[in-house]
Amino acid sequence: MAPRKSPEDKGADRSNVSKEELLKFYREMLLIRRFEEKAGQLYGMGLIGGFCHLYIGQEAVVVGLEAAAEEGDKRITSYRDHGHMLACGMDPKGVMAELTGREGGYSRGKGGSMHMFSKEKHFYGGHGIVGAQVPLGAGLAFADKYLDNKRVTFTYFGDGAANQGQVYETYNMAELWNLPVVFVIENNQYAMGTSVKRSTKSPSLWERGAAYGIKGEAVDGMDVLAVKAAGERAVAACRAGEGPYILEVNTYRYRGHSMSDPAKYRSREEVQKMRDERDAIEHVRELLLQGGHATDDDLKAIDKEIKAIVNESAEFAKESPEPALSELWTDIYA
Ligand SMILES: Cc1ncc(C[n+]2csc(CCOP(=O)(O)OP(=O)(O)O)c2C)c(N)n1
Ligand SMILES: [Mg+2]
Repeated sequence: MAPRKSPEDKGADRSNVSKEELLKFYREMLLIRRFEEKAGQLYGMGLIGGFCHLYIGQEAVVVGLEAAAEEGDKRITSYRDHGHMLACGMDPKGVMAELTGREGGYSRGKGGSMHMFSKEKHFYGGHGIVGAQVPLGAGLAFADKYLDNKRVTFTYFGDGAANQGQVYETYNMAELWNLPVVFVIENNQYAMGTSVKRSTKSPSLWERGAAYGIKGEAVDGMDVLAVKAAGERAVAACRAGEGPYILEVNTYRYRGHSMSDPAKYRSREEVQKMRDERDAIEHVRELLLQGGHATDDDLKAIDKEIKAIVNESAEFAKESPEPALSELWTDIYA
């Protein structure tokens, strides 16, 4: 694999990254990947219905940014949300049970893939309307600013969403009020079947923030160390009262947009090349092996551990009952 040195890389310090941190990143990214693979299988078996958007390929984004977060920080995202939930510490069992529409799920089986929340982990969803979470994220940050509690909100959205009007209305208000919000553009190069090259002529999405006075940067989203370093810069600015901050994280999704995707808009070779040359988990695996921090056997043992957690979550999901009919009349806002 080629060494990670993209022009975007503003110097993630690799010299003093500890074995513990690398192992943590490896575990967390692997958990998301194996969980998503399992979700794909359960979908194929008819155990998951409705929409299901997998995060495979993008794992370094949330794992790197969560490493820059502190207790009490908030996160909100789109429908491609399972990775965000796992990365902020939500229980894989509760997430998988929600995907299968069971009582043991985070929304008691009534929300599904796109509608899960955790007050405890400050995860505010899961939003199916493209871009809808962006003003909501600024609202969360507004509350923190009002309470002066030094908390930061990570507001994630895609390259497609970055062309929505509400994003720019939000930028304007967020900068006007110096809100402690990190706008994370997960640029996975596609919005459904539309390549970013076909949807916009401006090559850099983060630089649009300049029109509103918002600072930011682009970062290599396949390098978890670079993502963490950029996340720390963004969070520091927000905590110092200099927020908002935009991070355009360049990443790639390996699977289709959702479980039904004709996959006609890109070649198999393009996807394979990313997997072979840029995979974020493989990158950390190599850092661990080359640095003498772990052996092949150590990593196999971790793989086994993670598979066990994921299998357990799938078993839990299958065994959890469907919600009772009476649940139709609970959790209703009226
Ligand atoms: C307002 C709105 N318009 C269109 C859709 C249909 N739609 C769902 S996902 C999507 C693409 C969004 O792409 P991007 O923001 O890049 O996120 P990604 O799926 O790549 O994570 C579209 C057009 C929608 N859900 N909401
Ligand atoms: Mg996209």
